[in-house]
Amino acid sequence: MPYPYLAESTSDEQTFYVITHPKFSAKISKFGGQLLSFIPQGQNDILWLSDSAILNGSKPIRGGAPLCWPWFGPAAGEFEGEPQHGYIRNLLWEIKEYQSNEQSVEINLSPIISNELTEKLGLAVNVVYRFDTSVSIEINTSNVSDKTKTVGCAIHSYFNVEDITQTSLPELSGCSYSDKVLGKEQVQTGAVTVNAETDRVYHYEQAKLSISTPSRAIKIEHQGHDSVIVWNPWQQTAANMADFDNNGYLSMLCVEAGITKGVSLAPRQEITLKQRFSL
Ligand code: TA6
Repeated sequence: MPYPYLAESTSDEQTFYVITHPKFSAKISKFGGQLLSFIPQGQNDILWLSDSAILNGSKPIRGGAPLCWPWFGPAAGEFEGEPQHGYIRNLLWEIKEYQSNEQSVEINLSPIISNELTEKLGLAVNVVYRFDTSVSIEINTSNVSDKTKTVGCAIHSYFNVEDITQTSLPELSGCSYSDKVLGKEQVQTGAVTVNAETDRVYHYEQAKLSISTPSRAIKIEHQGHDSVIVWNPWQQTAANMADFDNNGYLSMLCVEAGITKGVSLAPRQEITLKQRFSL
């Protein structure tokens, strides 16, 4: 069915949904169901995508806003050995609902997930994108089993920051965090700046934060999260990743909405994790 403002493009046998609207343009990958680009009219892309991202469906896409579910980080416990950041970055997705007008576009997508996996997890997921001059990304999880289930997730957004050496996150000042590089708990002094490998889970439950860059501020709002994750692999770790272009670390910063501690869902209970950003 043709959708207003939306065209499909194909490369490497993969499908991408390209939305060209008077207020913005955006691109969503069918593989991973993830947003790859969001450009408010007249602006530069708010998201960063690695120049060497692998887009042929053989691994999760390095950039845009990958969706991590039903856990964040390495799999543990009964799921040990399963993919880092869960399953849905590696699945194909399909459009379930689409609404648009001259002001906005809303798309609801679901992963094409086997009955076997749904049964094993006892959880169902969908994502809703709402676009205007901002974009909101919503991961909705429901417990479809008759037992209590635990879920974690993240919206792992890679932001285009032009120059990481002149980028900061002022609102996280004073916030405690787990430093995964140093392996210890710390407290943030002043705005977050990045000049080395940074992999931190900030225990920040407030809604608003912002990324200050030389030419613009990216406004971010979170809902349903227990943490904000800040990641930049820096030069050496990026060089060890085949899909991370060599100088890419200088112009990106991941600022992620996360449920990193896992949350218990009673049968039929639903939860939403949301990230919204704009200039
Ligand atoms: O969100 C930060 C993080 O969990 C880091 O520890 C880092 O490994 C990153 O995600 C990327 O993970 P990926 O599986 O996409 O290589």
